[in-house]
Amino acid sequence: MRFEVLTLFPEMFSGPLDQSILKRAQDADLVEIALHQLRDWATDKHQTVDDYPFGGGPGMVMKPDPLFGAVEAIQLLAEPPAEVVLLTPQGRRLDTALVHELAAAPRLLLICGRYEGVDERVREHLVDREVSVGDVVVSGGELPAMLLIDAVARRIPGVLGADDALREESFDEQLLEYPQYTRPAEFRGWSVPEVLVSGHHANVATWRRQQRLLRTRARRPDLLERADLSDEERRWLESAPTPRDALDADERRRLD
Ligand code: 9D3
Repeated sequence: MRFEVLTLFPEMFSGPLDQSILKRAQDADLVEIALHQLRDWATDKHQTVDDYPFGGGPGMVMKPDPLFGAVEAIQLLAEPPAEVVLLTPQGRRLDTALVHELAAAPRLLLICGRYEGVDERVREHLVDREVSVGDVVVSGGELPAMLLIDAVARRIPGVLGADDALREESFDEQLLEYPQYTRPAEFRGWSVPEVLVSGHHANVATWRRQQRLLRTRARRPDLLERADLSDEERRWLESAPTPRDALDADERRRLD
């Protein structure tokens, strides 16, 4: 899969994308990431890419002509035509379903916005999709684009090791993970739950499933509505109180 990134800050991408899994994927030619400096397509001698908003108001708007020129030129650099994705706070929220859809494209062109936004004609006539990474304001589309690339690349066959690829299924299952422990069995007086050191595999499996259910109800009840639970599990959950350790640290503190 080939990612084209159009940005005013291509240097932001070296580092995060050149580590670990993404580095291996690029070295193995499973993933290709091409960075493009938007300013190279500015049409005036000052290389201007932004301008004042018609009608007035705060901030600057990204001009349409550098963006159109850049996207049209980048499209000619490779085949097939890339799906053009604008990273914007107004976009569809990125989640597993959207990551799956994006991973089906052979080529994505990610436009990273800066300033207050882009000229509306870019959205209307140049962009195929608009994606947000959630209801939080960040300074531009670059970090969201890196997050998207990382999440999408993980879905490409061969990018993850076989074990990791299998374990990826668990978030799609819509339940949070069970608590995990490693050695030592006692650390500063805090012990690992007895069942995990018992060697009784069926009891371990039951405990882990119950922990996932309790945790998901306590922290992400929205996920539980869509989760695939058996009738028995639903009944068990109704009678089970939420233990304090299923809560996150912030909620535990509120109870103190
Ligand atoms: C004052 C209104 N702001 C919108 C909430 C303006 C604004 C803030 C930040 C416009 C652009 C930006 C830069 N952010 C992005 O380009 C961005 C983003 C984000 O801020 N949050 C979540 N996902 C994304 S994807 C791109």
